Amino acid sequence: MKTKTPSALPRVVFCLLLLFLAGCGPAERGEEDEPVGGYHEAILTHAPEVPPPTGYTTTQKVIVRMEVVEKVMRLADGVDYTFWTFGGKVPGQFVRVREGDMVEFYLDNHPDNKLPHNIDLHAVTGPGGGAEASMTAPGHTTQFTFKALNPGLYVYHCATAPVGMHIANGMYGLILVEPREGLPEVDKEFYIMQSEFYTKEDFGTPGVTSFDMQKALDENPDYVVFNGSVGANMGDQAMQVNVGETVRLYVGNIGPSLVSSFHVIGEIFDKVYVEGGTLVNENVQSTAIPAGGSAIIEFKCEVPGTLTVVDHSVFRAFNKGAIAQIHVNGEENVAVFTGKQKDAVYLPEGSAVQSITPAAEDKPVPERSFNERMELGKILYEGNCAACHQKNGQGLPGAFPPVAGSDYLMARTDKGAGIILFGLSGEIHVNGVAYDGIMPRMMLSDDEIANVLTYVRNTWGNQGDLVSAAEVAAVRAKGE
Ligand code: HEC
Ligand SMILES: [Cu+2]
Repeated sequence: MKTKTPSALPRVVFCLLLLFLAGCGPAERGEEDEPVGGYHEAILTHAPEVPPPTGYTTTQKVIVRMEVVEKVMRLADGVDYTFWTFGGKVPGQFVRVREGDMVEFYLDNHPDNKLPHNIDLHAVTGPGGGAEASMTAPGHTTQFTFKALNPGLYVYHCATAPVGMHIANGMYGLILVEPREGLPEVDKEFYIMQSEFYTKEDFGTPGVTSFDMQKALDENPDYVVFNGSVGANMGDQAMQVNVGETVRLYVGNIGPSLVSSFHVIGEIFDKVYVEGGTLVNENVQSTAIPAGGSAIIEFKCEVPGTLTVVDHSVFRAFNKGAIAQIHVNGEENVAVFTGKQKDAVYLPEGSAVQSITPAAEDKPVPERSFNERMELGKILYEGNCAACHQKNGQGLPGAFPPVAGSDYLMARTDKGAGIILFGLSGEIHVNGVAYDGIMPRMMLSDDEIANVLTYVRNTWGNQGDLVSAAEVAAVRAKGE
């Protein structure tokens, strides 16, 4: 009986040794399936760049090393945010491996960081996508290995509690597992990732802002962006391609909440690898990308111009930031698209811009009292002008200038008659705001123009005087 205790110890040590050896040899376990043909470090890229095709035809052991960095960066012009990042930017670095590869993954958590982080790669077959295995305290490095069993485009993200907050603060990216035979060759490849930011201050409020839990719970983001910030790939930062080139977009959507209705204005997707998998759809206008999902999109650029990448839930695009650009450079191709060939004023039967009564030149010009012109002018205004300038004379911002309180109108020596007789185009300034639209020539008689101008110049606070038909006739006689 007394010998039992001493003999147990070597057995425990032996078992631990076995466990240790087994735990250290993930690559050796991979070799049971197929030989590993090489060993190299993965090339990682920041959006919108994509690493080159893997190019190899045997299974490899691939080292991926990613550093978590917490730092303040631009979210929009004048707006900064404390992001939590994989690799120092949002989204995290793009990882590219081949089906069957053994991926040896290192996660470094920078010593200046405040929080533990980990990584859940949707390309991993295993608990938490590697989340538990990669839980890393600040100032630590962890490592685990996985075999890339399934080809496809996968998202990765931090899965440390509170998970939603780690994702919402910028911890996500894409990993592509190429099929063994590789993907067909294309001329240009780009990495685009959609995500939301829930901020204490409203969209565009200058200053440093931070995460708002209530807005996140309400799934009501202030920002919806591509590649980590408003305008990350607009203007000088737009993606560049040439006419005739084939383009492949690797698109991820991390949410955390919204489904993307991904669309490129001015292109048709020749191919979509639906949900980033193997199924290919063709001739698609918009593709749905779920939160935590992806799509691979291919098209050929036949004509020059700017393609606008949007979430077609369109207020997100034009009001919350989900917009990017692809510049297609090269020669016009009028066989495919001509550009604008004609722009003429459209005057349909019975429309507001058509004349009510064609000008009757030869009849004597009647003159009327101020009150009569005001009364008739109101009716004419509402039938001919209100469609654009609005019933209250306020116009529409960015499209139709206000006639109420218009310094431009009141300063004109022709009292505005020329505008209505001959139309108006080119840039004008009304109360300090620039407008550059086209006002069509109105087919009204001198009497009618006198009525409508008398009304406009003496309503909504405007202080003018009576406009007579004779004054309008004089402007008409002088010509444009
Ligand atoms: C189809 C839309 C449309 C209609 C209808 C229209 N306008 Fe305009 N109007 C415009 C636009 C656009 C401009 C600015 C043109 C530019 O930018 O050069 C303009 C400019 C003006 C201006 C000078 C700018 C300002 O705000 O003071 C006056 C005055 C004016 N319109 C009066 C009228 C009156 C009166 C009528 C009806 C008889 C009328 N418009 C009908 C579109 C319209
Ligand atoms: Cu994290």
